Parts: sequence; C-alpha cells; structure tokens
Amino acid sequence: MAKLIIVSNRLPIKLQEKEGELVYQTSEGGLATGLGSIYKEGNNLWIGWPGLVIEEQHKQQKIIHDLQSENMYPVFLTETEIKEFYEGFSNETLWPTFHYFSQYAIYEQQLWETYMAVNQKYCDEIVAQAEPEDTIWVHDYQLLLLPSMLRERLPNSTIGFFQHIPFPSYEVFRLLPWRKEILEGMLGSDLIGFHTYDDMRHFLSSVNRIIGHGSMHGWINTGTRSLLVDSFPMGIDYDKYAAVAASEEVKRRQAIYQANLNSQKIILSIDRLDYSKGIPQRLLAFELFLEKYPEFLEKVTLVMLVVPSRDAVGKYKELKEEVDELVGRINGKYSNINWNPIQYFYRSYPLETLSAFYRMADVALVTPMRDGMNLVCKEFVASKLDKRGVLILSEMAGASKELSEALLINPNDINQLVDAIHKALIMPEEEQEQHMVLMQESLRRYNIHHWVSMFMDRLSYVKIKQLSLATSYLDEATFHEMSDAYETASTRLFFLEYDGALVKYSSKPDMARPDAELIELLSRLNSDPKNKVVVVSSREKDNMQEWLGHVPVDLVAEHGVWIKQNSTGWQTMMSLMDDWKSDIKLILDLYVDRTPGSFIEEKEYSLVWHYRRVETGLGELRARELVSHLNFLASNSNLQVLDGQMAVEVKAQEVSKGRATAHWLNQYPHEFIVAIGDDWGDEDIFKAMPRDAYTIKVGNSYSVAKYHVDSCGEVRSLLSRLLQLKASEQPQEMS
Ligand code: GDG
Repeated sequence: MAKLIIVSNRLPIKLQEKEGELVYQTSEGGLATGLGSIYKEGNNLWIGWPGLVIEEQHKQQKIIHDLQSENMYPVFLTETEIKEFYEGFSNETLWPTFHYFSQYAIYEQQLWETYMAVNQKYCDEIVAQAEPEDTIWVHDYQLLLLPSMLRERLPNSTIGFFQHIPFPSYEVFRLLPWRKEILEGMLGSDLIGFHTYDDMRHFLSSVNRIIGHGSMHGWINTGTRSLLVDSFPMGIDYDKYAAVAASEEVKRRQAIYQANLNSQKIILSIDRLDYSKGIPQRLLAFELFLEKYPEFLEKVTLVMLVVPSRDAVGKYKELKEEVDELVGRINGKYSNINWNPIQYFYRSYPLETLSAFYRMADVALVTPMRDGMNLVCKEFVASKLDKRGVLILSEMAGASKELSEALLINPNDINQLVDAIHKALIMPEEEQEQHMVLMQESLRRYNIHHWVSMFMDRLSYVKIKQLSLATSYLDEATFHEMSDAYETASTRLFFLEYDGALVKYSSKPDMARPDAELIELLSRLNSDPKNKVVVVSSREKDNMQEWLGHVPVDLVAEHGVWIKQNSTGWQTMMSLMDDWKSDIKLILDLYVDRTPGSFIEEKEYSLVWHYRRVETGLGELRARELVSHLNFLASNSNLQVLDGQMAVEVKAQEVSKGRATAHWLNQYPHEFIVAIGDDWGDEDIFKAMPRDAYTIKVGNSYSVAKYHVDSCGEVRSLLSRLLQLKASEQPQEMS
C-alpha cells in the first residue's frame, strides 16, 4: 500500500549520547505536532538527520533499529557534511539570501557541492525506503534539490515541497550563482507550498525570469509536467497551547515569576538568536521608548528570551556580542536597585515556562526584519485565556498577513515601533479584548491540523488534475475508433488551428503561407456536404483573407475578433475598445529598441512582439522580462498577455478562440468534432468543446486536449486518411 514519507533536514527528535548511552528526546516543534498524527500511522515514515554525528557502524545500526518502531529513519551526516551542507550552504548562503540579508551570504563552490551531495544522500536513503507510488513530502530550504532528484528515480511518486522560510523577490534570488539549479530542483515537485501569497508570487516570477516557464493561476507547465504553486499559512496546535496555559503547573510558575517582577507591565520577546529577528533594532526601540516616555521608568520590564542558535557561524557570534553589549548598555543606563529594564535570558526553557511568560506578558514584541511565518506570535495569542494583551507584530513576518488585528509595524521604523509600544501599554482592556478575540478565532480555525490537511488535499487534487491534463498519443487504435465515428456521423465539425497545427512555424510569420497540398486538403475536406471546416488563427483578417479567402472553408482571425462564414464577408463578433494599444505599443517599442531582430505586429485588436529572428537566448530573456512587465500592467485592466511561440501577444480578455468556436457549435449540428491546436491560446478551443470531441494537441505537453500528435505532418496525414477512408469506402457503398 502506498505510504507517506515526510522528509526534513532534522528528525522530530533530539539524539544525545550520555555516558555512552543513546538518549532520544522527542521534539515539541510545531511541525512534529502537526504531522505527528500522520507519520505514526501504518507504515508511514519520517526521514531526516537525528541531530548528532554518529560514525560507528554498530551505533548507526542500533539507531536505525530503535527508530523503526517510531516510524522514523535516520540519515547520518558526517562532521564535514554538517559544516558544509548545514552550517555552510544552508545557513550561510541560502538563509541570508532568502531573508533579504544577501550582504551576509557567502558563495563557495565547495559548499554548493556538499549541498548537492547531501541532497543526493537523502535521495538515496528515501529511494531505498520508498515504493514507486508513495507520497513524499519534503520540507524546507536545506533540501531544495531533493524533489527533482526524487522525480528522476521515482517518476510516478507524488512529491510535495513546503518552504518554511520566505522566498525572496527575483532581484534578490538571482544573486545566487546556483539559482537555476535550485529552481530546477524544486520543480520536481507536484505541489510547492509557501506561507504567503507574496512568497509564491516571488517564486513564480523567478521561475519565469530564470527558467522561462510561465504560470497560470499558480500552475507551471514545464513542457512535460504540470505542477502547482500555492500558499498555505502554517498554524499552531492551538488547543495544545491553550491547554498548557490553563494548567496548574503553568499558573504556579507564573505566580513565582510575577512575584519577582512586582506589578511591572511586561513586554515579552522570544526568538532564536538570528539577525533576521531584529533583536538589536528592538532593543534600540525600547531604549528610545524609555527616553521618550520616562513616566514608564520602573513600571515596565522587557523580558527577552534569546534561544542559542548556530553559534558556530561567525555572524551569529557577532550578533550575540552586539545583543550582550546593548542589553548591558541599556541596563547600565537605567537600572537601579529595584528595577532592571531588561531581563535577558540566553537559553531555552521548557514549554511550561514559555507558557507562563506568554500568560503574564502585557505586550508581545515580535519584530523580525524578515520571517517566513513566526509561530511565537501565534502561541502568545493562543495562551491569552483572559483575552488581555497586545501583540506588536512586524509587517515582515508571514503571520502579519493573517493577524491584521495586531499593531503592525515596520521594524526599520524605530519611531513607529516606539509609538506602538506606548499605544500597546496604554490600550484599554476592552480594545485589547476585541482584537484578541478576533485573532484567537482565526488561529483556532486555521490551526496546524488544518494546514496539514489543506496541503495534503491539494496534493491529491494536483495528481488528479495532472491525469486530466495528460494527453495520450493518437495511436492506430484511436484512429480506428475515430474513423468509425467519422463514418457514422452525418454532421461533422473541424476546428483547425493554422500556425503550428496545419503549417510549421517559420522565422518570418509572412513566410508561413499555405502550400498547394494544404489548400487541396482543406478544400476536399470541406467539399463533403457533411463537413464544416473552420480554420482558426490569431493572424490578422487581411492576412487570412489573402491566404485562405479563396478556399471554401470558414475562418477565424485575430483570436476570434473576426469570423468569416460560408464565403461571405468578414464580421466582427464584438465591439471592442482598442484605446489601450497606444500605451502598450510604447512598451513594446522599448523592447524592439533593446532587442535586435524583434518586431511588432499590430493587429486590429491586439499587439504582438515577435522574437523569432532574435539571437537565441536573448529573445527568450527579453520575452520573460516583457511578459512580467506586461502582466504587471495588465493586472488592473481587461488585457490578457499570451506567452506564445516566439511571440508575446497582448489582447483584450474577452477575445478568445474558444468563444469564436462556440459560435459554430451553436449554429451547426455536430455528431463528430475534431479540434486541433498547438499553443496555450488553443487550450480555450479545447475547453469549449463537448466531451465526445476529438481534441488533439500538436506536441506532447500538458493540455486539456485528449490526444496528441507530434507534428503538422501528422495532422495533415490524419486528415487525409479520414478523406481516403471515405474515398475507399465509396465504391463499396455503391456496390
Ligand atoms: C521556521 C521559519 C516559521 C522558542 N524558544 C523556545 C521554544 N521556542 C519555540 C517557539 C516556537 C518556535 O520555537 C519558534 O518559532 P518560529 O516560527 O521562529 O519557527 P522556526 O522553526 O524556528 O522557523 C519561521 C517556522 O519555520 C514554521 O514554518 O514560522 O518563519 O523561520 O514554536 O515556541 N520552545 C521551547 N523553549 C524555548 O526556549 N520549548
């Protein structure tokens, strides 16, 4: 039976060696709690590093054995791997870059190579444990290459990836020397999740600009597979935090701490030691607050918990020194025998102590410079059983997108932060309660279990959707079935895309003229009174008129703006505004100036920038820039940007080939339909077709079409075989 494998850098346990004995301590982290109910089921598995370097074979075997009953499997890393893969590339290259501290990032080939090798090591361990149909859920930035490595070895598996830290904007991400490889690594997934819509948007933009795959509603089509990118804000185990806060033990601890702090107002801050958390900035703001509002001297204490972290990394050592110095300076300036403005603890505490701190804090000061989500602020809210307390939250934390009732601040704006501290300390209790109730309702609902089930449901949906997007090759058996249907039908409709399906693309659009063979084929097909042939194109109507006006077929030009039926004149299907064209043309002109060989085609209701004649590489690069530029402009308008075959086209949204084809579907009886196209724009035609239509895509990429063929040559041969079939059977009918 297919199983679920969870993979993260660390297993949800902490392994220690005490006096030669192996000791396993379970982790209380949010992820472990959320996934706990899943990985412990049946033969599901969690794979990751146990947290200690173990080199002796017999010990490794013992650990494998011990963890087996817990549904865990360890990946053993060497000292060098920890140094270069974890502390090095993960924490000194990716972490600063993804948190917008690229000035701290180091770019070292050796670290990258170890990062690749360790991702490969995880892959090998997973493959040894996995069955081909298993679902694998990979977590976080240490394992960005793993999805593609797994896809190569287990092509049919279901692979989800969730990134817990931010995904930076393209401008920052592109600084990484290995940016392309990293994105390609992630794209092996079926579903990629981020905490926020902004992270997702940044990722899609990087994929578009660096790799060249566009996206539609979060779907990326790589040419051979479709995958989805979506946002899933992670929640906490709300009931657990609320229950711990209600326990007698926590109340007891609170009473002890509170007694030591007299009747002070308490501001709480809890973080891992990290430059992304804005600890020095927070201290400076608190200092300024004391200076600006001296009436709070001796009336407020900042309780600051800093959990030791990554102390082997230079930047963290420097930060620790900076924090120590600032705390010393501020306490030195303001302390007296009764009062220390800052109570600073550089250590970690058990959950009960944390919970007591949450309970007694009047204000939580959560002000990271950048944070993927931030769970501390959510835990603070869940622990406030009396509904009193104020949350000051940085806009740069993913959680700020959900907790809009908090006092949101920009952590770089020290004056705003000082004012927020003041506002929080004097906020009337009723107002505190109003905000707290709303935040609690939201966090109770969008808890960790909800997050897990949303991700897993979406992953299943992606797999189903992918099946419906997979086209099968139009083989002989299908052709026979199709020819039977063709013969028995008394009314038949053909929708045939011109460029890419009937004729090959050419470096100059005006060279793709119809040849004699094609004209004859179309004429013969349409000459059967049971058949109605419609040639569909995005070309201008004058162009279509010149090339196919004399052929007895119906025509659609400019994506459906114009139609021509039964050899009558051209009619427009809609009255459209084209006042947007002059503005967009200015932008396209700019790209023509910067891209030798590119040119603009102006159609009545659309504009196209062609780059077929542009130097390879440059055209694609500019096209990506142009598409993102135009998408930005089009987001508030009624325009649609089509990233087509060596061309970028802008048109009014209501114009679509699908709408145009519906015109024939409404007018003509149709017992048999063939629709053939090759491009993203032709997907609209396929979508407009009834279920029993033969929808055929030229080229084997994901499509809503049912079948695919490989070339225009195959399209022509398919059509002429249908005609021959008729011809060869006529004598039989007559006899
Ligand atoms: C990544 C992303 C994202 C802290 N001190 C103690 C302690 N903690 C617990 C807190 C909280 C957790 O550590 C820290 O929360 P973060 O949100 O910072 O989580 P990380 O795992 O560090 O970071 C972050 C998160 O992933 C989830 O996707 O939110 O943005 O960087 O749960 O309570 N726990 C105990 N003692 C302490 O002293 N027991």
